[in-house]
Amino acid sequence: MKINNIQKKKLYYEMVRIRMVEEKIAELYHEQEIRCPVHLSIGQEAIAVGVCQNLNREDKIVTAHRSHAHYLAKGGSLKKMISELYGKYNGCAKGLGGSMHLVDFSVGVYAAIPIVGSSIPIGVGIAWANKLKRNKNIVVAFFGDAATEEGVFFESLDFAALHNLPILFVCENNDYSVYSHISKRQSKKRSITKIAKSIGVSSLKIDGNSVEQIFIKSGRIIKRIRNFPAPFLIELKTFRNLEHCGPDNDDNLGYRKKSYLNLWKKKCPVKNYENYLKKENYLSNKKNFDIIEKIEKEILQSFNFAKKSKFPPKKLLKKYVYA
Ligand SMILES: Cc1ncc(C[n+]2csc(CCOP(=O)(O)OP(=O)(O)O)c2C)c(N)n1
Ligand SMILES: [Mg+2]
Repeated sequence: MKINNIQKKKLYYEMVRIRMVEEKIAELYHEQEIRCPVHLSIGQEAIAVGVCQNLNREDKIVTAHRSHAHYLAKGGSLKKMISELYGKYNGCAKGLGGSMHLVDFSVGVYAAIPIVGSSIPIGVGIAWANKLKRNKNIVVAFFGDAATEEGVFFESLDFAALHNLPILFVCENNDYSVYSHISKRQSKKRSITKIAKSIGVSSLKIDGNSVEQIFIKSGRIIKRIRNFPAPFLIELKTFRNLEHCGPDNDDNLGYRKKSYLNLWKKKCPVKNYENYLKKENYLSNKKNFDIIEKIEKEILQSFNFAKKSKFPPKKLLKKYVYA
């Protein structure tokens, strides 16, 4: 499968948009008007974009606490997302959920749940419904490396394999669960892709920093799932650029070595793709400037919209929050 010019630009555009949105969230978080915790995906954008560019509107995704990139890549409204972060009634969860509960059924974002591993069985349930309805829609479940340590991960894969469900499990392996390196949590002999295979779920490792590889390889897998329903798991090594939770950099804490940080920062999926597109004459400086200007405008409008929006009515808060 070859990628044409338009697809290349789209992959780039979507990654830059997510990067710029999250950088703006990080900048404005210090104003203390966003009161919910935020888990930024800076460094991990290629996965959300590469996978979601293969999905239709009717396909559904479920995700976890680090979900901004998935929500936006699946077509979620930026205005509604930023409003949600500000706790406003115009938000995608009416301002009651915040950053860790981004949902929008109209574009297929069915769950974002911060209890590690908990959205995986929900994805399996939706895939089962799709199978019973005999439609061609698929589900993608995004989760981190730590979610594969939860019992529900095994149960979900088992059920999906047993019933040949049309679901793609996407494990974003950024080596860390908060401050704990994977080697402190999992045996060195453990392999996420092999675990999947042992349960009966086909699996593949894909470079989490190459948006084109992700787009092409997950595209093939998604086509296969649509035509011959059966679960598949992909594991993508990636890098969380900032602190686990919050807008800042925590490199000074020392739980990730300088050499590790330097290596991964050099592999930045957005910057490297920009350089590649420019070198190969797919992107001019002028075009890049236009893209950035367009996104800046959209971001400004979305933040203004969110800030001006109203908080949810007390009646609603009482119904769902203090019930
Ligand atoms: C069941 C459960 N245990 C612990 C936590 C606290 N917690 C929140 S995020 C997180 C780390 C999750 O790591 P991973 O799944 O690898 O995702 P990442 O944050 O690296 O994207 C933990 C332990 C939780 N939310 N749920
Ligand atoms: Mg992780």
